[in-house]
Parts: sequence; C-alpha cells; structure tokens
Amino acid sequence: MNLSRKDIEAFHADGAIALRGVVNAEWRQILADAIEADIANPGPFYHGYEPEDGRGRFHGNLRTWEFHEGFRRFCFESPLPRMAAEILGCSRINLLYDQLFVKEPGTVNRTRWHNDQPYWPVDGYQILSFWVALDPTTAETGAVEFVRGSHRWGRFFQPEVFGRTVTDDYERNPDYETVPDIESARDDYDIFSFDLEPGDAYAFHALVLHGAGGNVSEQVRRRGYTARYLGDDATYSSRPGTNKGLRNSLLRDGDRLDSEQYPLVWEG
Ligand SMILES: O=C(O)CCC(=O)C(=O)O
Repeated sequence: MNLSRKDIEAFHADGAIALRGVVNAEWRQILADAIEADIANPGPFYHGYEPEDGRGRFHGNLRTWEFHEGFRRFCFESPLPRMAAEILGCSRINLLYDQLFVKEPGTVNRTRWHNDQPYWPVDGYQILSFWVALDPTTAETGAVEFVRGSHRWGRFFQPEVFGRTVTDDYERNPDYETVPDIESARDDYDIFSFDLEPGDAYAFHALVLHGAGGNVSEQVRRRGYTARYLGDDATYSSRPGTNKGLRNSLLRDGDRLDSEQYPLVWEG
C-alpha cells in the first residue's frame, strides 16, 4: 500500500491517522496465533490485570517479538517498517519494541491518558507506533482516542503504572509534568478517534496524548498489537522516568539505536 500525501500531512499535523486494510489476512492470522501463544505463556514483561469486579481481563505485554517468531516476522517483514519510513521521511528504521493490548469482553477499565515518549529511552522526533486491530475497534470495544496536535506541544508527561499487578512505580523526572485530567474536561480538548476494522491500524506519534475506552461489549474481544519504530533522528537517552524494561545498558546517551534490542529493520 502506498500512503497518500494527505495521510502523511495529517500524521504530522494531528499526531495520529487511521490506515485502512494495511495488514492482510495472512499476517492477521500470524498475529492472532502469536497472541494466543503469548496469553498461554507470557514472557517476563507481562503487565496484565484482572479487573476488581471479576469481569473481563486485560493482557498487556512488551517485547513479545523476542519470544514469538510470528511477532518477530511481522515487525521485520510486514509492510509496516517501510510505511514508517514513508510517514517519517526516513532512510532507516529501527524497531523500538512491540506491545500487546488485549481487552477481553467486559474489561471496562480505560487506558489512562498519556503520551509514550516519556516512557521510552529515546530522544528525537521521528518516532511512531502502529496499533493494529485484530477485531472491530469502536467506542464500545475500546477505540484509541487522541488529542489533536498534542505531539507538537513538546510536553513530556510523567509515566504512571497501567496494570494493577505492576507494583514498582516509575521514577519521577523533575522535567516531566503531571498529565492533565483530560477525562474530566473532555470538552476543553480537541479529542478525535477512528473506528477500525480488522487489518486497519492507527499510526501515531510518540508524543501525542492518547488513551482508550474500556471494552464494554459482552462478546467482542479487542486485540490491539503495536509495533513502535524509530527513524533517522532517534538516539538513546537515559532520562529518569522511562520504563526499565525498555532500557539498554550497552548504549550511551546520544548513541544511534542499532543493537540487538532495537534492530535495524528497514533501509531505503
Ligand atoms: O490499546 C490501548 O488501550 C492503549 C494503546 C496505547 O496506549 C499505545 O499503543 O501506546
């Protein structure tokens, strides 16, 4: 699929776009199989929870490509790395990591509002995520919402723990701000979202504020799979406040990301 100039302009202006039909049925099956394998046997970065009311279940996990061949192939060989290069205007693309967000039917908890880059040990502008839908993703099942243009505010919001089972808090970074209470003042923000069909994806910038509804459907799962990619200007940063599971002790501040953990996946 070739991206239109309009898509690329909208990404840079708004911070997020929806891409239609970018993951074909064959890749979706590979992802779906890998998701079930991960749910059955999650690796060390699992961060899911069972809601207190006993309904639903959230399966979250990081760096799953390192444990499942299907995810690895998808991150390296699917059309996504090339699309990342097109959107970011880059000649090289590295994989930062991948992540699973499975909200089973009845998982009513929202994903809190946040932006991603404060969690990540990387500096630079050319950084994005694709969030691939494996199920119909709507306001009812937990579509991701974005605050238009917020990636251009240049603001880093303090990371907070998502899943209830994670007990270690994030280090406080004095340069980070507390994320505003967007949910209580939704009308004050230009919030936008897209419904997705299986095979569609959001592409969004690392600094755009986003959150997601719970999955209040009784039948429909909401399996979201993200691949996060880095472009030419991304460098390593040991900023406090980042996710310890995403850091790399072999890199120094300002280094290019090429490494076993953040492999080069595309070169144009
Ligand atoms: O799927 C969700 O609930 C949230 C996704 C998200 O925050 C992300 O991909 O960065």
